[in-house]
Amino acid sequence: MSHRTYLNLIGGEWLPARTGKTFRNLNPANREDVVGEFPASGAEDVARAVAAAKKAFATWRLVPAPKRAEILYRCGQLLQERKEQYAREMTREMGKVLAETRGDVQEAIDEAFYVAGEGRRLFGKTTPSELQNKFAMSVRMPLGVVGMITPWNFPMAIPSWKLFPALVSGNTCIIKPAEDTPLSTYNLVQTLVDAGLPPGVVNIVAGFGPDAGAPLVEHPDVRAISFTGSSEVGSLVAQRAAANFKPISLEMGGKNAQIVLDDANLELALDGALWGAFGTTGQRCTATSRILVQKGIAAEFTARLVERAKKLKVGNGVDDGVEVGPQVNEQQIETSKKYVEIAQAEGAKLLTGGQTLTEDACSKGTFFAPTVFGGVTPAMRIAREEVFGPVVSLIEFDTFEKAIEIANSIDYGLSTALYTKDVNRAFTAIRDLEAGITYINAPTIGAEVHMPFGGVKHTGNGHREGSEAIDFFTTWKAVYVDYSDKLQRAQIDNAE
Ligand code: UN1
Repeated sequence: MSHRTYLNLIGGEWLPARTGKTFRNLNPANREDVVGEFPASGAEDVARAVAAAKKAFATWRLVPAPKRAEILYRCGQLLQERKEQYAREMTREMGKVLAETRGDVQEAIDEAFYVAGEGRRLFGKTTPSELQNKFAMSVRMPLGVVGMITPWNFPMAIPSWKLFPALVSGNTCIIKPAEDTPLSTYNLVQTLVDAGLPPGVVNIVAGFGPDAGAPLVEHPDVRAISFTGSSEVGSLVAQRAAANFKPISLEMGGKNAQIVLDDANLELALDGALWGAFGTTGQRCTATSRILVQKGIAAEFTARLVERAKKLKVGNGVDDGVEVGPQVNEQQIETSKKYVEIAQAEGAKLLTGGQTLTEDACSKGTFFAPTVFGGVTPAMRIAREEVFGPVVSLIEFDTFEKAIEIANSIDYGLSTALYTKDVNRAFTAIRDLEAGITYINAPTIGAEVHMPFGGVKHTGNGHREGSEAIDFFTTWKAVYVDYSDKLQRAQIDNAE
């Protein structure tokens, strides 16, 4: 099958990488299907993109924010028209089922319309000065050139969470998409261009972390980096960025718990567990990877979960009726396999799955069976470390207090869910769960764009995306206007 060759976008021009190298983007449901060939960029490509973004910043920062927002609004409208095509291309490049890739494009549409409204807000503050005839206010300012390093699991939604707030704030951007999913980022940026974004305001440099990501983090003219990915890579990004005091926003791993109390609506809790654990083939930072079940219902819940997990239809995400797509690549399959071995060696009981799928509809791709472990204890590695695949652990507990303790006993703190009809326990959990997100009677996945998104502990470094993203992509300027026509000394002339 012939495939298209894609180029970097630098200063409004489509250019091959200076390295002369390219890489192939493969369909994980059929590794013989090459989605496209993309530039494997290096430091020189990054430097050119930074220069282009710097040049574009001089004029973009002066475009009134409501006008910048209109381009985003138009982009949202164009994405609506292109939703089906982009969803299909996304399933082809990363595997998740069509319903979910449509959701991913929809998340970018939601983000476009939400952030477009911010163009007419971007509020600052005014406050009384301590001196007479003096005015005090604070205004938001763009940072300048900002860099983004984005993951493959939400290859359009997550770039939109970063690009749109950065743009409405007046920054210019360089994005390095994940090497498994550059096409969806190309589609998003092409849509921005078609909506009227001027040249150089967004630049794409495709390639691998060490060659293209690292130079972006290190470039002195890149004022901030927004990164979503693993905690290991996030730590490297943070260390490199610290050398020149670059602000970074990190959104990383999770080991998200769904707690099911004895009084829960069992059917609802099962629906939530299956969707949370196996949606996106478990490859979400918000995926349910621990299910904490209270003793009274544990046997029934476990039996029914396993029965339903066995029935999930795995296959190519574009085919009707398929519920679980492939894992994104061979490396992710290896990680799932590794954790199945670790869990078994630790004494966890494999209740279903645990192996790759290589027959029939799965013969040409990287498929892993939906996997459930029972008899897991909180100290096991399978209960503490992120797998990022279709693997979920069942942990039993006696009391509500114990469930909270187990849920909090890990290094991560992204999402949590509690299933109960007891309103007092629901509010206690909202207060006590150490996580950036808590759901009551809903699964751990499914965040909405106009809420704060991010986590505590090793999941992040304190920033939030969604409703709070503007805080990261702007800096404050304090402005004093003295209209007294004389020297007034703060803290001195008004001190009596
Ligand atoms: C991620 O897994 O990196 O809340 C993001 C959710 C999605 C976003 C997930 N809206 O599950």
